[in-house]
Amino acid sequence: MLKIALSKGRIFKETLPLLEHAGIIPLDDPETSRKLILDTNHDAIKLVIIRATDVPTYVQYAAADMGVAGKDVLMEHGGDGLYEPLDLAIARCRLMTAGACDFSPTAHQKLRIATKYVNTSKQFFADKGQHVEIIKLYGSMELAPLVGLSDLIVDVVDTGNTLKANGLEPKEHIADISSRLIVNKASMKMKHAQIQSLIKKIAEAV
Ligand code: PRT
Ligand code: MG
Repeated sequence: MLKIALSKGRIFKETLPLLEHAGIIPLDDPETSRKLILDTNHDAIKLVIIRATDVPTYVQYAAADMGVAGKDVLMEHGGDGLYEPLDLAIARCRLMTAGACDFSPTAHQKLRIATKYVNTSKQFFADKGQHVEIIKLYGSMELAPLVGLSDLIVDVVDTGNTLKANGLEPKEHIADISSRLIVNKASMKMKHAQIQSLIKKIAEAV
């Protein structure tokens, strides 16, 4: 049995053609089905549908042999127990700091940063020698500066339309993001031939 962890939405949609090139076709649509384990046209290959931020955890603990996760999620999770053999070049965006268009920090002000990327943000500001207070949020980060919860946010930005619609602008670039294929380290050993051939076919499609 080979289990592949995917999240609904953009990652599922953009991974589908890559899996199809490798001859794997899901028999259910996660957007309409309530099933969390989807059968495919191969009896021995299942798709496990979970939240995007949970994908590295499932793969790390071998609850899934492999998965697809954004580099933003992987940076925040850390690489324990995982290989990252392939950049799938899908779900591209940028991890940025952002804030109100008229916001400029005064020297030595301790900034408040609202984000779901706590570890990555700590590292980013520490590397710049900047003392900040990080406030953990789980979503709608754009709201935080509008209501005085934080000075800045750290979030992924694609078109920038969401920031703009809320009177915010991107400030500092932290990292370019795309989704990566990840593989459990033990699975890579135990199911080497099957996983390598799958990686090869997916790499062709990329
Ligand atoms: O949505 P949910 O809370 O269930 O989970 P999630 O947000 O972690 O998952 P999902 O499916 O939304 O995102 C999965 C992955 O897609 C992320 O981990 C990123 O690697 C990648 N990705 C690419 C994005 C975006 N583009 C993106 N635009 N993830 C989120 N967004 C958000 C962005 O933060 C903004 O709030 O979409 C909104 C619109 O973006 P703009 O800039 O185009 O307006
Ligand atoms: Mg989302």
